[in-house]
Amino acid sequence: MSVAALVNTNEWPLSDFQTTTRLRDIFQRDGVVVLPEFISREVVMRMVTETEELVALAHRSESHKTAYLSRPDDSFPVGHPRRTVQSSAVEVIAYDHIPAHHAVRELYESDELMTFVAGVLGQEKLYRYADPFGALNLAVMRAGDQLGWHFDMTDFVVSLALQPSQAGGEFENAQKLRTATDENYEGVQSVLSGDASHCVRVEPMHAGTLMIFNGRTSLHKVTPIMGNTVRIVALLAYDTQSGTDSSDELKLARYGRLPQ
Ligand SMILES: O=C(O)CCC(=O)C(=O)O
Repeated sequence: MSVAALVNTNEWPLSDFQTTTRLRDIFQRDGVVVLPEFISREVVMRMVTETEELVALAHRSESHKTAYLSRPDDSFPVGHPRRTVQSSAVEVIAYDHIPAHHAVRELYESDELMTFVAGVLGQEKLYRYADPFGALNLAVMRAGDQLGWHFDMTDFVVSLALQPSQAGGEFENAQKLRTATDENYEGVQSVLSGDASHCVRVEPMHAGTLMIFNGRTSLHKVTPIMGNTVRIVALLAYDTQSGTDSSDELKLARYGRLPQ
């Protein structure tokens, strides 16, 4: 299926210079850009049905780590973000379990989409992740699951919301809370302790919304899922370098296995 049949190109013309420039300006200003109705309702329904067929293959992981995705460091004082544990639970369907005909995989493997994302990020060229499990993930969250506050270890992530939960499952984001040279521990600590709601924004994640996000500098979380409808989000991984893979430690934690 061509990308034009998957993406709502009337609203989001992928090769339109003005659209890309406008989105790039927002991304540079906010570290996040949200594209509602990027995928039409019909195609989203197909993506959800095809994902539900794969749910039995999902690997469930639970973690208790700091917002830096590391173990708590007792050399910091009690209450410091480097010592404060966040709990997360999610089920992930890995790339190698997603068949070639799955509409989300067709979207991910489209060069037009990759060129568009590169343009929004202001990058000359992007590459798909070399990780045979992590290049494309379908993240499934059930009642009680959540992702605690964290910074990502990559510069950007592309997510596509497929199905919101009945309640909860909100993507909360404290934009650009740190830089490469300033950890801003005080600011991070006030978000972690719930004292900084003025700098936390809920990003709208209706089914079909694409989000391009710099999670290395923005602290973010997914609030606990409520109700019986599972929350489904596709995570599309690209990098500015070719051949980028995840460590064996990350693969074991997230997928429970290593490539044969
Ligand atoms: O599920 C989401 O909306 C965000 C996922 C996320 O924050 C992550 O994988 O780091």
